[in-house]
Amino acid sequence: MINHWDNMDGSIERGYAGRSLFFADNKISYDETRLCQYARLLASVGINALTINNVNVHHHETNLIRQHLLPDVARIAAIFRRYTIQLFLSVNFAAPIETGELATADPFDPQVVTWWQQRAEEIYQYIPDFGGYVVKADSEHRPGPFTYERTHADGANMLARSLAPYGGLLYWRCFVYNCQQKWYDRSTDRARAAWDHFAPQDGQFDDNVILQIKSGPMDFQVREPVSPLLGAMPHTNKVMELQITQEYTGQQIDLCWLVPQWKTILGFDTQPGRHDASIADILAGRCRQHSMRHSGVTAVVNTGDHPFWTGHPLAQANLYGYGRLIWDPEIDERLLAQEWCKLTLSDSPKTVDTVSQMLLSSWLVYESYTAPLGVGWMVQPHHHYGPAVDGYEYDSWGTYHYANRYGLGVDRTQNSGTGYVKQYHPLNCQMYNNPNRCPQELILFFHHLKYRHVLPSGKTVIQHIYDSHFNGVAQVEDYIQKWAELAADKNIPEDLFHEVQERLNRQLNNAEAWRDQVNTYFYRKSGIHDSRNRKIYP
Ligand code: GCV
Repeated sequence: MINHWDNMDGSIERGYAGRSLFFADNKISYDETRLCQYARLLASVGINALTINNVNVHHHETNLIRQHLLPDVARIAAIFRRYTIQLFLSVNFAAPIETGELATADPFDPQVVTWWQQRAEEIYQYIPDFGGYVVKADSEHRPGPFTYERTHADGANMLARSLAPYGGLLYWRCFVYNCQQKWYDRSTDRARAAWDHFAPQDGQFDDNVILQIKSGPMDFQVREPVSPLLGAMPHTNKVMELQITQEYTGQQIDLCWLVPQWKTILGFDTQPGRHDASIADILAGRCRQHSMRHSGVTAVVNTGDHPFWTGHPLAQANLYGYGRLIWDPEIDERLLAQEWCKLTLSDSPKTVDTVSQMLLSSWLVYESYTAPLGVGWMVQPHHHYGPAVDGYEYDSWGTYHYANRYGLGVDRTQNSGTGYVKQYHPLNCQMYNNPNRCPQELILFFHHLKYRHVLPSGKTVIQHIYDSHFNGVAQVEDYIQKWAELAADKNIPEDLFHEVQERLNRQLNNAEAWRDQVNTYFYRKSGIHDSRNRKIYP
């Protein structure tokens, strides 16, 4: 499945490829030819279902399930149906109130129940194979059952029962956390929130409810551990949500091929020793411990009306790779990168070799000049592009690095920390809890360490920060050089060539800004010099 975060005014939340393919001026508005191409494109990589509107369902979008808009929604559904792609809608939990028809959205109120039943009846008259709803409730100021002191299961089941007679499904998102916490409140850990809210409700959701769980416990950072909730709740349907759109990973200006990240996530073993409990096993329904009727993967998509569909032409490889990988999590990422290059750019061996190498290294390169060792969130607030080391440090979103003059990182260990590690299987818990066994790339996600702490690589934390930020910039310079050498390949269309070139130059500016701000910040905090005496502004 894919999820569009498109708004009816034509904008796309976290969209980096132009305007919506479905909406403009608060109306349904689309280019039929382009939408047919889009449906074909999605089908070609194995997408079966999509939502067309943002999970933040505002006033106009609330009406997508009302009779006056259903004929237009049905026309879009018909285009996708030709390619066997099923249409879903994101809905507003408070729709009965938002539309001015009821004074409550309490899931236990019989009028509310009837209201949703009537909506389902109407929708299925227009769209007999309508997929169902996606719901973001009690999350980032969106309404939900908490207002009425009801549980997530109460809210989800009520909606699911309205869809059940027609075979519809209800995707209920688990991105629920306190976004108004005090930055100095060390007892609240956002990473714990999804598990704390949902795990105790295992077995309480109806058969046609599917929990939609983000891949990590925070929010699509360049590096996070895998959400422990994906390995929990064995009696509840689950899908994992990935983010193809590059909100925190370069916004389709910087090159960042996410397939290696997703492969790492899919390969994560939730119960070492069982042999059937990797994330891929669980989501494919292969883990005997998880009894689920429905499971799978969904992702926030990266497309818009930009001529190259995804803004950065090479970001197409993320959508392509998503479809290929989720059907075949064992696929060799090298072959996948080469396959995309051959199909899309050119079959010249030099081009395939150069571009596939760029794709394959790009996630680690992006990580190296941005987030050190799993700490995350040092981005510019709101839009999330570019560095701002303390941008979120004194804010209410639960996203802190806790750097002081001795060290940095979040202590999520069992005894001295927030206890987040306990949400994992005991063997994984032991691994993350111990700084000598915790994977280096996640060490500051789980531990607060001194700048002079020596990492498994043999480097100190501070030297790792300096080195990785200098290396990241050097690698982007190398991309620019390598891409320039492809100018001779006449298979690459000129406009595409220039579009990539221009974005690589912007990526270099970004990487330099990250390097300089991060290095100076930690130099000033720690007072420790770079062992190689490179330029760090005092
Ligand atoms: C659609 C993050 C993003 C929001 C997004 C939210 C979500 O907070 O920054 O734009 O809202 O996740 O996934 O609901």
